[in-house]
Amino acid sequence: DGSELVEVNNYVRANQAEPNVQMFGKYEGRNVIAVSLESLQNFVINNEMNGEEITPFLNSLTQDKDTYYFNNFYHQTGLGKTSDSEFIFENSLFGLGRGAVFFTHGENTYNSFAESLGENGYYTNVMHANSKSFWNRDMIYKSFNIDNFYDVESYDVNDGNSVNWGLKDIPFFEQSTKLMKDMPQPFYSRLISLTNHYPFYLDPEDMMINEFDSSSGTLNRYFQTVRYLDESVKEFFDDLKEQGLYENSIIVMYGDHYGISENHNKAMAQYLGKDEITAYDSALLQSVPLFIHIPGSNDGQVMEEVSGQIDLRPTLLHLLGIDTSKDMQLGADLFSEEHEDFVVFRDGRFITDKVVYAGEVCYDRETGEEIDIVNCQPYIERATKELGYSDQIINGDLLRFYDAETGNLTVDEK
Ligand code: GP9
Ligand code: MN
Repeated sequence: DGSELVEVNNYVRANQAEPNVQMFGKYEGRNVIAVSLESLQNFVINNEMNGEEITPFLNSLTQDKDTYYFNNFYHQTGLGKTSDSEFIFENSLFGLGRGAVFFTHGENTYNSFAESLGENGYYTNVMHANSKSFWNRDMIYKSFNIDNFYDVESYDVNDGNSVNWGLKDIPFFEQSTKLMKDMPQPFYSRLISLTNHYPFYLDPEDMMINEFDSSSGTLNRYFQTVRYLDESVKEFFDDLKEQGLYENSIIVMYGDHYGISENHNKAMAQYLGKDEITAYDSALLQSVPLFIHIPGSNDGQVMEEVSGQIDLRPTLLHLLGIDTSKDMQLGADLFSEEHEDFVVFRDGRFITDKVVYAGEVCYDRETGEEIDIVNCQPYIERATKELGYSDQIINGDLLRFYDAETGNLTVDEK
């Protein structure tokens, strides 16, 4: 009957982070261009492979005057991979511990990022050159109240411009920008890139650096497809400028989930110059880059806040001046003074500025040494609680009983 929502609601209200007054509404009315960077992990940023930069354009953004680069930001996805990252982004809730929430709960009631923007006069859409039913996107996007899904049918895809999973990222971004040019403004477009996807195949003409040399073909090729992704983002920025869409937009880009699984630990250790990859290392390797690029902001910084994908929704809504104090969300505004250095993974691991908790062991964040579990205990409880609340909301379809306009619960408070 929705009565579980009372406790969840109390927790969410009590743990809300106040917006940063300087940042709230500072970019009201701008277009939002969100880019999901397929399988991009943070370890390649500002790093080299055989003496060559892997992500020269993204590296330049880490020092750019208009870019906030978050170097302590983590994916929180589970088996739903890209779809989980989308779910977290839209709802500031976790995906599920089993299966993919996109499939299992596609018809729930949600109060998505897109819906909030829609209510504030935005034209909302997702752009992704795959068939619309993949990950059940066409269904759940209706539940998210996304106005339009530019799927593979909106793109010109042929043998010459595709590889691996489909349309290559460079033509994908180029064609997307042309479609964006005709959209009513302000718009919110979320673009999902695809070329940097396992098994990381590229046509020879798109290989801009050599392969790595290790026992893992997957890791060896990964550097090349990451390099291609970096190039595609660079050209995307140029395209946006050419079409006059750059200045009046916020461009947010983040890695959706890991690209290199633990099956490649030996090769990864070789690349990172370590003896082995421990549970501690694996947790830290779940870091994905986050860039919030705001043309003209002139306040670019490297942000060290420990954070995750669940924080994106409140952060962006606040930049646009949209109040979230009544929203049922578990993340917090990254620019808020009250944002905590704490990120929970879907499988119960977590990271703070002091500790890493993985494999039921508490590690010192700095040294990687095992420390007494009491150092992790309070966070273990909180992580369990937050994951549990998120599961309750989804499994019980509890947002049916919640009015996000007023913050009223339509359940009997006994
Ligand atoms: C498919 C793309 C990749 O459309 O989003 O999905 P993934 O395998 O990364 O979840
Ligand atoms: Mn993905």
